[in-house]
Amino acid sequence: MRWRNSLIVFWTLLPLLYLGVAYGASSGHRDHTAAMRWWKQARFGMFIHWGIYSEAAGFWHGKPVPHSDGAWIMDKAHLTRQAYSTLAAKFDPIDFNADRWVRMAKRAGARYIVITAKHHDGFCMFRTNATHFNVVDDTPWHKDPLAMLAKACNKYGIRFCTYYSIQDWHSRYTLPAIGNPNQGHPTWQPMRFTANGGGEKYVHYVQRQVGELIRQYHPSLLWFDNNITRSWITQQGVHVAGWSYVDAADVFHFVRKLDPTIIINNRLGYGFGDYKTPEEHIPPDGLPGAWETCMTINWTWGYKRDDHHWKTPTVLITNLIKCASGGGNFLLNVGPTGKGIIPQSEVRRMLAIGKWLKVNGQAIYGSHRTPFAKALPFGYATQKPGMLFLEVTRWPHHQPLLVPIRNKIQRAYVLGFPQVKVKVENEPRGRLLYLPGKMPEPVATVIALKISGAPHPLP
Ligand code: FHN
Repeated sequence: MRWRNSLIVFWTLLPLLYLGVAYGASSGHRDHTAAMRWWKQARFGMFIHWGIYSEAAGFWHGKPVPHSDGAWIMDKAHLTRQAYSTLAAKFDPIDFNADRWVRMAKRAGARYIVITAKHHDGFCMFRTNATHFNVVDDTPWHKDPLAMLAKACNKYGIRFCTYYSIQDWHSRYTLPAIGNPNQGHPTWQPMRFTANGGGEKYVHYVQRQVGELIRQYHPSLLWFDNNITRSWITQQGVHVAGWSYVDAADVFHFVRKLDPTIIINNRLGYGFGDYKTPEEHIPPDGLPGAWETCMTINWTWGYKRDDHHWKTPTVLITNLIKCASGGGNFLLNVGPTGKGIIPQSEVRRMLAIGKWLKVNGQAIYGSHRTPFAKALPFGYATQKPGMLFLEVTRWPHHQPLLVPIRNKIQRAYVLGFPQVKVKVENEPRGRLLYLPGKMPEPVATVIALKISGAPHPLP
């Protein structure tokens, strides 16, 4: 009789249990969907790659290290952990000023910053109890830049976000791809886990540090990177797995449980994460769902003193427009020097973007992807309810600009140039805009069209 009563209780409670789990997941998702809203409206962020590699500036023992990324010097110069760690004792960024960095980001029109808390070298640019290899304990500076940047972001109304590399070339639970961590000339990428549960211990290390980042700095977004590892067979024939689905799941769910509003990118791998992260290129037709292109201003992520391959302000502003027109975000990188200075060549470019956004930001912030399936001959488009914005990069000289839509245009005007008159004519192929001969904003002039109803593109 007792077993019969237990069965009744079980079948009664089971649906309640199911509803509870479903609610828990959905509430996490519901909170989370709300969290994505700020990010989708932000459209433009500033990436910051800053670590002890910035002190090396792409050189080792006075010679340039042949690789495009200053942050990779430990791998590309084949340095042992001891050799690389000597940079920590030299890292003393006496010119660092968090307010100055964040004010510049604000003037550039960035709505969030993503700072490298730990890059592949394993050096932690934040206060951590998980390793002594960190900026507070292991440098003569003894300060916590993430705490200062988080405070400055809060002061200036910019979202604070942190980058965290899964690859870690310093952890006691990892090994170089080839060679020994402390002898010879190791090649680090793709790192290996140590045998006897190194991977599991490393995941616990990651969770401990990610927990510190969340509790100490309350980032709005965690930008994981580079989960490239390799499995291997030890001399004793033991198989050591690389970064696995379970490892990614453990970290993803750990973060979600700590704070379901934190946005997570897709670089834990295995389909985990909230948005895609194309790098150094902009998908011509955007991507389905949420996405963000990250890009360097020159060729390097971490500072290299001999990298002068600067993208022009026109290219950078056009890249931002392309991202927004594809429904994505643009995360543009700066690489400060070891002393804490963002190079003037990068500041000038960031501020040029900010100057353009000051006039044309309403076409970018909070906008949605273009309504047009085909590329436009004159440039790009973004939209908001009742508004269509044309970001014109190729000004039509001596002929009207054809907008292939069926909608009635209630008003047509040029952002930032109220004196410029735009005459509209209807014709079967769409709407003709008669514009002045001279392009008002040489990089990209935005024509705002107040339309009735949702955009109705013509084939
Ligand atoms: O190897 C890193 C690189 O240094 C940089 O951090 C970029 C940023 O997206 N991610 C990796 C390359 O994909």
